[in-house]
Amino acid sequence: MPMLDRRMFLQASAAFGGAFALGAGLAAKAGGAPDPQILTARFTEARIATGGTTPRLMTYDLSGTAGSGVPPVLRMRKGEPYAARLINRLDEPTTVHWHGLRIVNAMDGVPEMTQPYVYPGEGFDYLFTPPDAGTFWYHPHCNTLMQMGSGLTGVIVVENPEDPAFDAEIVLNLRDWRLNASGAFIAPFKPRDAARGGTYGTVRTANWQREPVYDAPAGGLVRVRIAATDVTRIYSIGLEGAAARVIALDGNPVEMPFALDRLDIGPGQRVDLALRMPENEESRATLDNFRGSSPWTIATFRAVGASLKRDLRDINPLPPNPVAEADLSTARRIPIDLTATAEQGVSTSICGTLGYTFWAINKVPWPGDTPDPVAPIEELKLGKSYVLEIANRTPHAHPIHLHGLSFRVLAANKRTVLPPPTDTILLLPDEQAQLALVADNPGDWLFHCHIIEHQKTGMAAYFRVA
Ligand SMILES: [Cu+2]
Repeated sequence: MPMLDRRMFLQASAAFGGAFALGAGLAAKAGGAPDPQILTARFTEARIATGGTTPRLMTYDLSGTAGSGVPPVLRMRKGEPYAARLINRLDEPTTVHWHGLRIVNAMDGVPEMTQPYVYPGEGFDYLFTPPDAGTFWYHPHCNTLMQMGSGLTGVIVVENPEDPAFDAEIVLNLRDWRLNASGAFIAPFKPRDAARGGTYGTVRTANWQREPVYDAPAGGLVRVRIAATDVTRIYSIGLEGAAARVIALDGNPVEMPFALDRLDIGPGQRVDLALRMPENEESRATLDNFRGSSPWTIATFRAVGASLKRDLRDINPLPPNPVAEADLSTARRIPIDLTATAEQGVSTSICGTLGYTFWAINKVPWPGDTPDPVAPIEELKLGKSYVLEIANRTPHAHPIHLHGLSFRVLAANKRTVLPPPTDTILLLPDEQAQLALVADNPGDWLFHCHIIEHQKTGMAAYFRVA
């Protein structure tokens, strides 16, 4: 079955052909906003597997940057306007979603819900002001399994001039690839696995490289920004050969930085580490994955030069982001059940379908990114507090992501350490959690599993804030 219904796509292209969605472009010019970065979605090729080059890799390209294939790290500043013009040089529609950024709804990148499809040859102007500093990421919200699986996942760094200074920064974009031995793409998923934990890739990479090595000053302090952008893999990360503290999770500073031992991160999640490099030149530390039966190395850090003799205690805490705390005395409670479903209906859309339905939220299976008229899970009143009482009634983990709003995990039955406010919670099998939020950003906000096969086979829904 086609990932994208060609006939539907052509009809829609004809209907909207030639339109260049201006989005915020006119407003940007009127308001003296920054010139947009030109972000071109296009095909490229790169050597990811050992056996050969991968053709038809998708990437984002900033004007002027030659491609290693890895989408550029986009740098923004907390509280300052940022503009990007997406140009679509693919052969199918796309959009950009800015994962974790609490920005205006019209810039959220969800086709049908917040913006038109961006057809090949067309563009869309994004303009927004990120309110929070930290590590975030960007990806399409159209034919998402195929487009993300083909390479459209990039990291965003929102800088804050008040952040403590480090001796170096290393950004790691972690993901897998479904490639054969000669490097060509294979089927993006197996239906049998989509109905379980998800389909894993065959090649594991950081920044599109197998076990890359990064140099950093010996005895120096490095800010390592890690984003798990794979469509399926859950990592349990740990460090060998050096000490590190976890300083932020999913963009938000942790109140009390703690030593990295083993930390689970699911698709969509981020970790910021303060890493103290080994003392001696040429000494190495490795970031490893300990989930599964045999640990493996994600990336290596090699010490260079004379020791800077720094100490992890030299680093001041990161300033907090302005996330409102829910008023629990008035918060209405909303039950949310994640389940499997026996329902068989499949909706097709310009943004593709996997052709199966396996999952549901509150008994409704919906893949998102489709024109189907589904009701929101709940209509939230602007400014009011809510507690989502979410229950994972499945034997699989689900990284559940909420667009446009951050929430605080008040309690959960499968964990003792609670994260700072977040946009994605990795719900463990049979986990139940209470998620508190203030509905302070108006619009329709998607709420879905970030194992993309789960999302696209039914585990998606949305809230309406008005
Ligand atoms: Cu899931």
